[in-house]
Amino acid sequence: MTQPPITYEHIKTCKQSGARLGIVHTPHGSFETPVFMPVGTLATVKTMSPQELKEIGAGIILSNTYHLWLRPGEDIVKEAGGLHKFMNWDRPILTDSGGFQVFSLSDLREIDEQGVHFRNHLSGAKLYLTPERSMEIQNALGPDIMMAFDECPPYPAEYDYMKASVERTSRWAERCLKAHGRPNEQGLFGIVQGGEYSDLRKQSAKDLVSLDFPGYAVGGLSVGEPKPIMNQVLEETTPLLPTDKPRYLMGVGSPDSLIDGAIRGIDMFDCVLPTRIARNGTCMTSEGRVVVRNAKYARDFSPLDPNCDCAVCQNYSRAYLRHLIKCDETFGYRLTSYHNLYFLIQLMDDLRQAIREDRTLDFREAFFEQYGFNRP
Ligand code: PRF
Ligand code: ZN
Repeated sequence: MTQPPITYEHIKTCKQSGARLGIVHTPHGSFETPVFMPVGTLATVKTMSPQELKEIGAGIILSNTYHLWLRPGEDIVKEAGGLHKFMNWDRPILTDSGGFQVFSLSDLREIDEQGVHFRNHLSGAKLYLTPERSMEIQNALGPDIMMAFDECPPYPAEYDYMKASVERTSRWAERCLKAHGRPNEQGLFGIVQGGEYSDLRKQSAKDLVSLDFPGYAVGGLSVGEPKPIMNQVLEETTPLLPTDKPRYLMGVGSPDSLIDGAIRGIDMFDCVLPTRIARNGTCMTSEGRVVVRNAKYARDFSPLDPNCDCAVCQNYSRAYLRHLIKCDETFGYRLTSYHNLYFLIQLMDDLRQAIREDRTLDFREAFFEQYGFNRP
């Protein structure tokens, strides 16, 4: 028996919460969990070179099936030798399946049992995405981890719609497994859906766990529901997932949600938030958000975050960052993106240390206090 492409090594669970310390092993090396994955939708984490991503300690990045299918086309990426070679990133890569992006980006989508019809958000051309096609594209792109093709219904969705959707997502998951052409080289994760309905989450988790994926995602969260609902869904869902496989909370990346997800047993996270807000001059710091483009920083020659060790905070001032961003200078966006990603990766590093030392709830309280979540 050869080693499966994706394995999870559990190191320990915190004595204060459900937070898990682990290592995920992939064909392109291993990463420690809990982990934050920077998003590189178009085979680039916007403004960041692979060298810089390594410098800040990124262990794995995410990319998107939908976008790379439309441009440049998965055939070109395959011809380049796969996504790792194409973008010159030799650490692990995960790709999302395209389902979520079809729903959030394209017009005129129409879903049926076979798949989703929609219009290309760039050219307006009619396209069709199915579980089989998503697997074919992800097999060609060659990430270490592929995601099943699912439906992520909007929030709120009616119970009956959600039930039919969850059942279809389970059938699609089975089709994904059958269509996966490189099971010895790439791991395929299943995605649990079900919105805020406990019984549907339970059904979805049960269906997917019976299919025996090497990892599981919790999808359909951070789609507009209140935070307590997300926490409650996680509390009900992670205990239904196998303890010897990684759990991934899709599209979640605010500092508070990373901590709240991890203490409920989530191992992997991704989000465009740090890079997206960076490009309008908003930074995550140990003292909360700093909108560095604000006039009040015009003469502030102190670092962005006095508690941050990143290259930006060591070398540049708030006044300089504000100036660059006000002038729409590319270098400004590079600096704020670099700092924001460093901040979240460092936060996960600190969180892993807190798990090692069985103090994740104390860590949460101290972080929330300093970040300003507990202030009136
Ligand atoms: N499904 C997929 N990708 C996703 C989501 C999902 O539910 C989410 C939900 N936050 C983000 N990205 N396939
Ligand atoms: Zn910094």
